[in-house]
Amino acid sequence: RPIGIFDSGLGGLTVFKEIVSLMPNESIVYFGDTARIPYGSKSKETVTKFAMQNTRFLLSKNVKIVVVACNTASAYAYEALKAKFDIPIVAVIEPGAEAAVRATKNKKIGVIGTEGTIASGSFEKKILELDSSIKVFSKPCPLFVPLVEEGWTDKEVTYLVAKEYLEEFIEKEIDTLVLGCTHYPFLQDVIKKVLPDVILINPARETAKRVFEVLKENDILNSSCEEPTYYFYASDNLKKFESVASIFLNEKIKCEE
Ligand code: DGN
Repeated sequence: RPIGIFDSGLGGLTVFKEIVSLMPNESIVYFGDTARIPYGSKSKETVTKFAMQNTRFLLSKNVKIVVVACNTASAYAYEALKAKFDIPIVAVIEPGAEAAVRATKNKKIGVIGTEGTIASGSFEKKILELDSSIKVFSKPCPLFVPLVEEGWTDKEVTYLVAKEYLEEFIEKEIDTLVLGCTHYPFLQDVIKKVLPDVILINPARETAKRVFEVLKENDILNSSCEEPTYYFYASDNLKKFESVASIFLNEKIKCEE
């Protein structure tokens, strides 16, 4: 049975990529909710409703685990999903928070994400649960998602936006920054230019490791040598999904409605 992944759109492909590289045997069904993106500015109730529907869709494809690749959906709906469904569910917040706590030396961590993710306080709560002596500085960076969707990951304008958002973290003396949104790992180089001495945490990678652990614990890792299959579904704009996903993944993909 395949691994199911959903995101509000294309950004969750960062998680897809990490899962493929860590578990090349596993088949995957990916759903991008392109009809209803962005989640970042919507209410908790709405995002939770979408997350439930997306999970039911993946279950209809017979997945053995559901990965919530979207930070906003993880922040708002993870608990509700766990309570509702019997299947293992992995979300991006916990693994990202844990990696940040392991990485910080001076106990000052920055968190960036969508308005929804930052307003939920989920990263901060999880970090403080793990170590209450840590200082957390959070900031929404809503302009980053459209810049990435436009493919402007190395433009001057993106650097200027990053500088405007992130310069305050220099004064705060953070040594670790959580990239708490699916799209932000694409901006790592620009963010590094503004904050050269800060460790950047990519929750996508940490999430892939968590998925591996959960599959192993539940004894549902794929042990057959058959070629894995990857299915991509989107709720709208299939052509755009296919073209941007092919750039993100460096290979041509087909997407179904
Ligand atoms: N996938 C969303 C997130 O990680 O928060 C970003 C895109 C969006 O819905 N705004």
